[in-house]
Amino acid sequence: MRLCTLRWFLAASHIFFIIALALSSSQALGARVKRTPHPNEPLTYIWPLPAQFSFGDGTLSVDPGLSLTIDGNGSGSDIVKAAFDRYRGIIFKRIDRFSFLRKLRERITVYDVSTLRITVHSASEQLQLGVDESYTLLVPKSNGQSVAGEVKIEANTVYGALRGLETFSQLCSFDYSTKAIQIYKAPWSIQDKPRFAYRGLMIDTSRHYLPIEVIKQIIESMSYAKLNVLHWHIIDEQSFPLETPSYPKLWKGSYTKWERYTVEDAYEIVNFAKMRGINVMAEVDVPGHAESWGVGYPELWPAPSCREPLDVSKKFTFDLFSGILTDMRKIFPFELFHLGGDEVNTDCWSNTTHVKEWLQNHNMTAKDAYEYFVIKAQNIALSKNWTPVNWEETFNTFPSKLHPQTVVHNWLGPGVCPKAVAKGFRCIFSNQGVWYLDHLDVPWESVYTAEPLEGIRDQSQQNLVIGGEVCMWAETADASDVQQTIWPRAAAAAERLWSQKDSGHTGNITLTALPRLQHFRCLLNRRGVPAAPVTNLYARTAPV
Ligand code: CP6
Repeated sequence: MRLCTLRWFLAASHIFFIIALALSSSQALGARVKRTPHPNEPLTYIWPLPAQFSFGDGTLSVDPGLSLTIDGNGSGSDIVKAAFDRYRGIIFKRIDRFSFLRKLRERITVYDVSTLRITVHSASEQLQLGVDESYTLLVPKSNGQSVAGEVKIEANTVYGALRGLETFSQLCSFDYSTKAIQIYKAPWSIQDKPRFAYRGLMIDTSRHYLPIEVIKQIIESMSYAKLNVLHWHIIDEQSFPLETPSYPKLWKGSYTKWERYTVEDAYEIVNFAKMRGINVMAEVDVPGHAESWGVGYPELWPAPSCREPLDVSKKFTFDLFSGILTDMRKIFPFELFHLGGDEVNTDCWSNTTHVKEWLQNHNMTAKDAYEYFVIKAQNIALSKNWTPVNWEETFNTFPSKLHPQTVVHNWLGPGVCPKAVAKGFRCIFSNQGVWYLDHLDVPWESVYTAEPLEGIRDQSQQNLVIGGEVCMWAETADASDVQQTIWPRAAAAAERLWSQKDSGHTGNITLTALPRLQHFRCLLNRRGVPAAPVTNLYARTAPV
């Protein structure tokens, strides 16, 4: 009986050995995975392009069992650990970890890179405007020995480490002949940091509701392009989808009870974004763009037949506004809060008897009342320790009345940031002619070549442009096509906002940027983001 078992065991182990040999037919036991040289390629397929980088001509294989070592004061960070797990999933997506044969093959293969060492100097996970996102990334030279090498990422903050992980993931590619993950052009030395602190994407959940899962996918895709602010235009005239516990009837203004966000949903989005180094800037657009508020509280309308802007004459309007900001302050920790202030048509104030009387009693024109409302809203936001952001009409109409900390959000044309920074205000660039993503006829080149500092010479004034933002207004887009509309053009803006002006992506952009953008668009597709094609072939003038 015992002999019988032993024989069986011996036979089985022989079979096992033969399978192992067969598997490794192309490579001796303990051999390195075969490396495929990369075709001589002048471009660096990293998007957005790092500030400084150098590379060699070697190829390294990366162990699918890649392990993480974190050191420095930030070594306890769950944000970095979670990010590493996500990126491991992305990098090794094409490698079937559950296949028995593959596991066996991995056992007998030695890879060039088997550890990623991340050094994070600061233990602080504070995520605010201007947080240090710099990092260095070092990929070793193939040393030809059997000792597996280490890739190093070094950053001052966990958020720098996240940016470094994204870049690392973009260096890794799947090789079809060896079925392994490889890094071409090793060794790499990358020193990177953003050009602008504020690199935003706006979504609009009032015109069309976006499910939480879609918002999360948008946030995830933003992290691939190193965008770092989600400007959430939550509510507007069409619908009020957010739960505000102080004034619970407000979300009666949602389209349906299924198309709304609970406080928990909003927390979840803010936390999901933080894990990816992305701040969420909420917007409550007043006094225009607020008709839906009156579904729950009709007294906010000047009259049932004249519903916008919000009734400036009532104390209730400002009590309610203050209440919802108190509710939202608990959810949104970012220092910036957007108060809108755009496209205010004051006709309802001038044409409604009780508001007209109120204006007369206060010796105000309708335009004065617009200023009165915006400044009052600013003071309420400031009292809750928020820095106000306003659309540019507020600056265009009463520049000297705005709080000096106000961030002016440009949209109407290219000339406003120069004027705002000359008056000492900070500015966000979103020129609608180039950075409004719902304008489908704007080609990637126009998005890419837009320059937030255009018309600003003085260095100290340039420093007041905190960055820019692409806007995905949703009158004509919903969950079915929002990603296709955002990408790939948002990526063109992302490189403008991240990459240094002179880091090799300028000049003839058809040569320096287009192939890399097409590559990044494919990367998005591989990662499950339905980004649209980069170019419009109807517009091509020259034959191929
Ligand atoms: N909604 C709000 C909008 C727009 C703005 N504010 C808008 C205006 C013109 C164009 C696109 C969008 N739909 N609240 C302007 C900031 Cl072309």
